[in-house]
Amino acid sequence: MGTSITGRAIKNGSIRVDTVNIRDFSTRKTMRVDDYPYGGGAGMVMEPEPVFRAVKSVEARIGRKPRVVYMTPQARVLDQTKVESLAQEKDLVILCGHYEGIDERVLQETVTDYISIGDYVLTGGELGALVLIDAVSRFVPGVLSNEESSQFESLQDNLLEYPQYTRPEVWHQQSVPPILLSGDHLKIEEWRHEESLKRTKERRPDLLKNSYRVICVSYGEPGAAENGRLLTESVSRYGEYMDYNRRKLQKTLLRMKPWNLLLLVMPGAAGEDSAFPAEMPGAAGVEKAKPAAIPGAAGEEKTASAEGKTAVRYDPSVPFAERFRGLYGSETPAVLVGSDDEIEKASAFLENRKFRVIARVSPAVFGGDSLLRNAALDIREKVLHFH
Ligand code: 4GY
Repeated sequence: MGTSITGRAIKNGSIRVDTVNIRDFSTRKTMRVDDYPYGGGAGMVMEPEPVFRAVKSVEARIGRKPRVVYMTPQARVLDQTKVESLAQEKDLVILCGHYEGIDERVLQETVTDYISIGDYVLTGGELGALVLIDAVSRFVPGVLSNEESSQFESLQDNLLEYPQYTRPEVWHQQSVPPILLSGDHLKIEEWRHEESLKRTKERRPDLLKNSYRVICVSYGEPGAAENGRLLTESVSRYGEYMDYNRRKLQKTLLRMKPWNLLLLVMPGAAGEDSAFPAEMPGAAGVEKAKPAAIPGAAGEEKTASAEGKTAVRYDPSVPFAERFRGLYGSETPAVLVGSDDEIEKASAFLENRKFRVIARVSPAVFGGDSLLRNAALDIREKVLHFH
């Protein structure tokens, strides 16, 4: 950990790694912490008391009860969502076993998270811990430079990264895909998404069943659109975004697939604690929203921002069923953001239209960066388990 990026992170104080030797908490003068397994069998088992005391010593030092992660192959394999959620913690205790493992009783009393780094068996948990620390560190502010960090992570959408190229333009008779030299950022983003999908199909088809195309639909006061865009971007790199204050969209047929995720941002979602108050210029976000090409959406209209650049006013007199006349799901997961009232109305309607409401989110999430990030993580976690 002392070299390269993690080394720099330790030196600049972004992360700190302390180790606790369980042997220091042995109850015996031999300093041993292992004993024979009850019921017989090969190998040794780590005793509960030294492990318990070691964990308690950390709690006493930091003055609170941190999450305690046990590294074991008998757990769900670590993924990027879990990494990001652990990175929100101020302190993390990582418990590493040896021999045949640790007495079950102390695990039950102290461990909050069981994590595996892969389906193979190591001699101890330490290498797993290093992997976890390394992956988590990337999400700690100050660890990556602006250059190194990306708002969007490979794997955030359960897709593999697209191929990367640098100079020279031609190398060993192979040229860089011309689109990357075109300067057309929308086209490049589209190409990268396609490449990511292709690559995932070829190399990791298992990831695709947990990969959702996010489609955000917002309506309501000015600011709803911008809030919808913010939430969409923290959930997915390739999200689509649509402002349903627009009359034309209201008339469009939008049939969402089982692999789409509907993010519905409704009134109440752009209140006073909004990240982008209504008075802010450009708050409606119409200019910045990229055209939303909806694959599989029937009807002639293909782009959401085709109508021009002025903000569209919210007309509260349009009834729900009218506004969403053309909106249909097919076992499509949906996340609802808005006032309790609005959420109530929307869920009944959406369930009828064959959407499955998997989460209800309070508009308070637009009150700040970390609230928004945690909501996005929560949503990603829920879709992952929706299947
Ligand atoms: N795989 N992922 C792993 C591991 C070693 C006996 C319990 C893994 O995270 N840790 O193989 N750990 C075993 C060794 C005690 C941990």
